Amino acid sequence: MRILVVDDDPSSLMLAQTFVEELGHSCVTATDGDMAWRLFIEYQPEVLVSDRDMPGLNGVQLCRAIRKAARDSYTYIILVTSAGEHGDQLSGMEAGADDYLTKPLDPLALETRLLAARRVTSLHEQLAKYRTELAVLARTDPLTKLRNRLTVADDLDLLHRRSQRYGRSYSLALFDIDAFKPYNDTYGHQAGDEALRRVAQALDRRARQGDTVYRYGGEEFLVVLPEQSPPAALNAVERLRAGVELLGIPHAGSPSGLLTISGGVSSYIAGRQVSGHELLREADLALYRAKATAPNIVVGCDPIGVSAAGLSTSAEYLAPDPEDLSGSLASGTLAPADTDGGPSLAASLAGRAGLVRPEEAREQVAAEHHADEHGCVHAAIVTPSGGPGT
Ligand code: GH3
Ligand code: MG
Ligand code: MG
Repeated sequence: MRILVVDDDPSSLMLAQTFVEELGHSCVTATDGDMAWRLFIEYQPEVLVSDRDMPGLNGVQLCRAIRKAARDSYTYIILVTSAGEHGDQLSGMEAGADDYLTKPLDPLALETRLLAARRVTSLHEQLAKYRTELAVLARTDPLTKLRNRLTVADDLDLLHRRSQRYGRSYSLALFDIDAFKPYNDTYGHQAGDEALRRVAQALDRRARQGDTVYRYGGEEFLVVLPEQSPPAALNAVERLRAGVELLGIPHAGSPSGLLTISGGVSSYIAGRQVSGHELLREADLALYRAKATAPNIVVGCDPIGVSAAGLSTSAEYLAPDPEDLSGSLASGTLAPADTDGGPSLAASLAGRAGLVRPEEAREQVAAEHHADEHGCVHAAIVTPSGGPGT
């Protein structure tokens, strides 16, 4: 054990040190209470053998200070008093000492106390280990082994403040498995669980180091992408979407015949007056847009457009217009990019979802869009060009 011995009387100190080292422990010594406190902080001993009366902090004050510090590890405290000072022993125990010895120090008595100390400190070590394990378990989703949403608020708050302070960007992506209820209905709940595990694993494996994937709800996942500007985030999120499609999990009830996910992306950029919580809501709204458009796509909010138009508070902007949904959406794929001056694919994507009403020219879509090798658009940033209700 690491043992700190403190005594202002040099011969008592030397004697205690000799006993401690002869018993095979490592020993650090202090000659007054203040020095002992400094060494306690630095050395984190498992046991403190402290004289009661000494300059600076006395033994009782030292006990109190150590117990108040309430560290993760436990220090077993043995207070050394002069023989017959029963009151001193009592006040020491009240201040947090675990045991006491009387001077002159008897090696056998010390050895006995150190055996008890070993037992108590190893019990505390085990408790601390269980506590850490429990804390990890509480944050972990048992099915997917991803982090659950318990720490999202705290993690996001920290990232948001850091990004604000250093003028950095970050992005959030919310994913939802498409037609998962029919998947469960067709293949059974156990297959549904297995699919959830595989989707979680694919997201986690394909996310960059430094990105964090959470199981946000039943079939919803949140990905936090620090340092990601809106276009980079859209690219990354689009890759995550494609990664799940590439798993090739058959889904008879899906237009593509595969299990797919849809995503909504929001971004913080320097200077935006928005909270982490509001960004989460924007990602949710973007996901809602994606869902209302077609399965297997990603929609991002343009953060500049958002702040200019007050998107996050505009109920009208958010409400999808079912009349704008064309029948082709049901097929799950969208037409290839129009290269000869027609409306951009992203615009038509959003137009079908009721995001763009070209005749009213309220909003436009097209800041970014991504098409796969078949020319099918899977991701777009939505840019509102006018304010709500204009
Ligand atoms: P949409 O395409 O609009 O997202 O429709 P959906 O069917 O995916 O969404 P809905 O919200 O109607 O259904 C979600 C389903 O996810 C219903 C629920 O049983 C299933 N689910 C949620 N958590 C779990 C889970 O832990 N295991 C399994 N097997 N299914 C789950
Ligand atoms: Mg003394
Ligand atoms: Mg779903």
